[in-house]
Amino acid sequence: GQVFKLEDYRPSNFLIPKTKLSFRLDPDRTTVVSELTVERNAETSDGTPLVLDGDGLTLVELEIDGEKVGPNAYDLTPEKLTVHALPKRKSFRLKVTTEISPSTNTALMGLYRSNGVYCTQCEAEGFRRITYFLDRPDVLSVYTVRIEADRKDAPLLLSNGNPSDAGELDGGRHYAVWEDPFPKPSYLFALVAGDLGVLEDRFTTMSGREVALGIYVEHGKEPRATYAMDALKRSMKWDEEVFGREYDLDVFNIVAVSDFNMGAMENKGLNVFNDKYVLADEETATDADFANIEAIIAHEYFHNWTGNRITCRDWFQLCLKEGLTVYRDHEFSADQRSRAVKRIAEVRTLKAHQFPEDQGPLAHPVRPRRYREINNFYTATVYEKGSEIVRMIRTVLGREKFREGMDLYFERHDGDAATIEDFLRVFEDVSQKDLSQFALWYHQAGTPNVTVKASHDAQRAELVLDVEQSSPPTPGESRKRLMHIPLAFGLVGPSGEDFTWDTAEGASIENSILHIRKRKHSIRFTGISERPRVSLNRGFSAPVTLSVEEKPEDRAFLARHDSDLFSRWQALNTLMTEAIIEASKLIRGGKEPQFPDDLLVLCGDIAADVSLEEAYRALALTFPAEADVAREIGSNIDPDAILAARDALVAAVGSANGASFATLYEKLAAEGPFSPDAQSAGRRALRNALLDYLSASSGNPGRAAAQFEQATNMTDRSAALTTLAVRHPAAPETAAALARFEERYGSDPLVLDKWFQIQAAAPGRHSLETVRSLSEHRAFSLANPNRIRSLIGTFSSANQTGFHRPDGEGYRFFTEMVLAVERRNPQVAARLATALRSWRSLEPGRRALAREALLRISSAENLSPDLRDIVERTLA
Ligand code: DPP
Ligand code: ZN
Repeated sequence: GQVFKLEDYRPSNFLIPKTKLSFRLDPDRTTVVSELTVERNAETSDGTPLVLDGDGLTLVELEIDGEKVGPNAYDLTPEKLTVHALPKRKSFRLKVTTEISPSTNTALMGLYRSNGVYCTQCEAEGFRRITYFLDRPDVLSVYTVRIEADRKDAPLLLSNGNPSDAGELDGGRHYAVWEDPFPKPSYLFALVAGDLGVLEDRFTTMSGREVALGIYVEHGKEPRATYAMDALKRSMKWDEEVFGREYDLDVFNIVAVSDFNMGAMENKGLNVFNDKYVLADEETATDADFANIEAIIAHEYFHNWTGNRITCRDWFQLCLKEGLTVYRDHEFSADQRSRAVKRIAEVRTLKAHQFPEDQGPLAHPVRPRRYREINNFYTATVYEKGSEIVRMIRTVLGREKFREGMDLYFERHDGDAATIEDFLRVFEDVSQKDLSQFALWYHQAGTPNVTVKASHDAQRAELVLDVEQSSPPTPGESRKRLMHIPLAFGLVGPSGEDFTWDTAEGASIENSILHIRKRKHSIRFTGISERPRVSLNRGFSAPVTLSVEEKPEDRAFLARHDSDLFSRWQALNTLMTEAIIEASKLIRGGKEPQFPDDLLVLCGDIAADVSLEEAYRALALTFPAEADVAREIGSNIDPDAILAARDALVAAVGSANGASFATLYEKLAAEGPFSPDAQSAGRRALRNALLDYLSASSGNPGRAAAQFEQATNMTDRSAALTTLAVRHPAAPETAAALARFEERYGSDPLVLDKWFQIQAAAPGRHSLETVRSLSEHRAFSLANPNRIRSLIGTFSSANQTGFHRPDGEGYRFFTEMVLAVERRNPQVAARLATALRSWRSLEPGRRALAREALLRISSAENLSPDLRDIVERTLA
């Protein structure tokens, strides 16, 4: 396939200041009439033909300035419409009529039908599946959209912007017209038509403008949109208060659809959502669902400024809108909930998804320089690491200068299709700092490693920190340049307070941030008479791996006393990880696993520490996942040994603290009516973490079965079911609970997804048989991405022992499924296939089988560019 390169960027030869679209909707034969005002781009266009993008379209008619264009005046290939004979004028009108078939569009890009609702997905390159266009983000156009449909089939007709006209037509048909005054790229176009219910509300902006809000869902599900609506209003308010950003249209609509490739889409004034991220109530959604809904509603809303008002020049700049908007939604959630808890959850996600990407064959810079298929670059690196970079800019500049820079960004680039260079320049301009070394975070792939050694000299009252940075090679980048790494730190004294120092030399230090810029720094602090424990990368100020020469008792001390809550969590988590690694070595050597008593006591003390929030204690008690441990081990991975070690540690912690955990579990039982707020959710999370320990150590399913029966909300019910499936796979209680759950929620797709997911994640070699038979369940369907992800995605990414079975059967099943999915929906298949990205770190037997599976996929006939790109890069 073609490789697109950043350095090949050229401005478009033509612009399209105005776009008028007219849709005659029909499931099998929709007609799209597009009337474009085309202008030569003065700087570049000199008699070149007009080349429009298209994909799977049937061209019906072409006119220029009212005159039919004959077939000799244009060329048509499957991907391009090239018009040769153009008027000499600077500007002309091009009218293109095409036909498309929404009902057979299974790729879910362009215009398709989901549950009888017409909807669109255009990012990144779906608009060209609707009509011929300059489908690139730097071509901004003002859209007028007329939609015509059967009134019974589609009483609701929505598009971007504000409604301007509507009326009845003959034959039971009707129409609506929408006008969006803000120039936008084609990827932000949206249309929805169907029969849906609505939850309505209003928001008054900071300048007093009234905005009509609507969330459209399946009839009868309107009450389940209440939380999303609340999150939307809080997002609108927060963006005004924290970033000074006001909403700019008269209406803001959200539509929930059930078949959607991604989480949601920020189309101007008409966000389209995967219904999983809209619908919630206590009966059907978990606390994690509520938190995700809040974050994603905010994310898409925040795109209105970071993405829509200021968009990307080209797709290499994707992180310009995504990294920044993730940063904004993280800050929003931190303000709505507990900042420390939110930060820990973010870092866990980053390490679970971005670190393996950055450390494997799919590594790429946050701003890539080349791609073959842009859909494969909606990655954890672009999103999550992209957000970490914005966070570091704030750390380096300080809160006030950061806000000044953001204000300048909005002022200077409103209406632009901008670049990362534009973004960095505003911060250089407001701070007068040189960010050229810092910019490597965008341009250089891979996770930097920082090693630290501390030596204390009591006599001289000196502490020396020897710090060294290194960055391992990544595909296509064998030599790395030195990074600017802002490390927040503290020197922790014997009662947990931070020492101050007299002088420090060897690196620049501002506000307890150590700026690492060279390969090696030897930093000498004076006036430190007692040996401190060094707390490093507080708040995870930089996305690096850290190797610190440190005794377990120092880590345990930090886990108890560090004033930075993130670092306390990190210290405990590192202790847990190391204990599992040691135990897994024993298990592989045929020995019994052993664990340090101190760690078991520490876990008990943290569970009982009422000075800590319950949500925090729950997170602290959540053991690193098997994949987290595998990542730390790095090579020659045996997933069975890791699982056995992890299970043994959970059981040991449970046994050592059995009585106090049981008492606390009872004490945390719910009182009063359900509330999804962070504090109540934290209480449930802690109680459910304890349930898992108690079940693992007792071997008795009774408590989990009782919780399953008595649960009054989905969080507690699904947690109990998970514990039953994981801790007591063979118990009759588990089979009964699974059957009850299916019976009760069989007609609710989002809840049934949880049923698939819980079973797909339950570890063990035999889980493959379960998953295989679930793939033949009447409710399993390759048409619904959520269902595919809940079964196949969960199995391959979260079930290490089932997926990586030593006989390769897990891979065999997986390749069959990936190839079946890819025939309908290449984008979803390509995403699934990334589950094999860490294959090289497996032990030799599994490694060979995983490689065979990848080769099997790559040799399949007519492989889509999406899947081919992932598989070939993974094998390279
Ligand atoms: N809708 C996706 C997101 O918001 C892609 N823009 O991240
Ligand atoms: Zn986004």
